[in-house]
Amino acid sequence: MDLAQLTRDLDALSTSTRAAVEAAPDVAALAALELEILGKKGRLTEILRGIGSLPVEERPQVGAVANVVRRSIEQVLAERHAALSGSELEARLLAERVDVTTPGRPVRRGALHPSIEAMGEIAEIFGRFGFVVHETPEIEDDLTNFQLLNIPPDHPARDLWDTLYLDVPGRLLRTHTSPGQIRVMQSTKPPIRVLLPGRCFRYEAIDASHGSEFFQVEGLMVDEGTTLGDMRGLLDEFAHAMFGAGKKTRFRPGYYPFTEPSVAFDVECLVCGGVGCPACGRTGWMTILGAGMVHPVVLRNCGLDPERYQGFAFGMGPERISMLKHRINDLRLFLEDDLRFLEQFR
Ligand code: 2NL
Repeated sequence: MDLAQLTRDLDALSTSTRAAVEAAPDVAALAALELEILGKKGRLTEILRGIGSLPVEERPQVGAVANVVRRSIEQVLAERHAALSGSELEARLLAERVDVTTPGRPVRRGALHPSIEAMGEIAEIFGRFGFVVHETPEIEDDLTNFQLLNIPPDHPARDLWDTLYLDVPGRLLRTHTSPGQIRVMQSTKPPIRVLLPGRCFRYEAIDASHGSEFFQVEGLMVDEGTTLGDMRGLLDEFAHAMFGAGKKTRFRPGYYPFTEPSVAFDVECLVCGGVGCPACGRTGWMTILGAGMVHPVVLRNCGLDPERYQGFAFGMGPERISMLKHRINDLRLFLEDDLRFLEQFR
């Protein structure tokens, strides 16, 4: 090995490497090439091993050439690396391009069922008068659902409520929310102002217009010296808030075993304004709820002294309230879950 040969070898390596670097298709190939030429066991190292056989005075010259060759190889590697990685990034950006102006997939917005919406409105209005929403069990017992409400086992009024009994003795699905009010009176010292919205159950032959589940909202106020006049004023406020200020209202005599006296509460027909039309059966009035003064027997059943405490209670169906308010003429729409109907309540 002599100086001239070593120098030629280095030049040859430089030239061939340059060509290989230019031909490298990607960054990975470039890295492999770098290892092959400049690595510890690479070809440059291999050539430089020949230095040992040169005379001592010639060695620095080869070292100098070797350094120039190494630096120039490093430089072309770096340049090619920059070019390749640039175009690779470019290609990736292109392939993974996201069009941020594409409209998103529409999200289907839900809406409250009109029964639920009506219950919320009712609760909001009575809330202004201090009535607090109370939720009580859907599974009840005969005592609380009937007997304490002055509906004894053989009372003819029981025929009004065809009851769904559980296969647990004495347990039934509540036929109204009234047993919840019994529980409130049993556990709370007056003054009481509660509102009980909830699901109720009756055994009905299921057809297009009857389901076995429905909602009810009941209210109860008990205090010393509570009168029928207080109830009248409160229900007027409710009717005006729900159906419009200034609407005429009236009490008619009614009957419930748990109230005495009992009334039906009517508002002037929202379609004809009281003149009489098919919507109100030509009476000019629409019934919105039933109510009455809590029967003294019921108060006593709950441990309250009727000489000291009086109260009134009322009950309504949120579907009926919603029908009157939105002029809906068919109860079945509330049971069918038809989106063409439900989507109108947004
Ligand atoms: C209606 C009529 C009514 C009551 C519910 C009640 C509850 C207790 C005591 C006395 Cl604990 N009364 N509730 C009173 C009168 C009428 O509901 O037509 N509901 C749909």
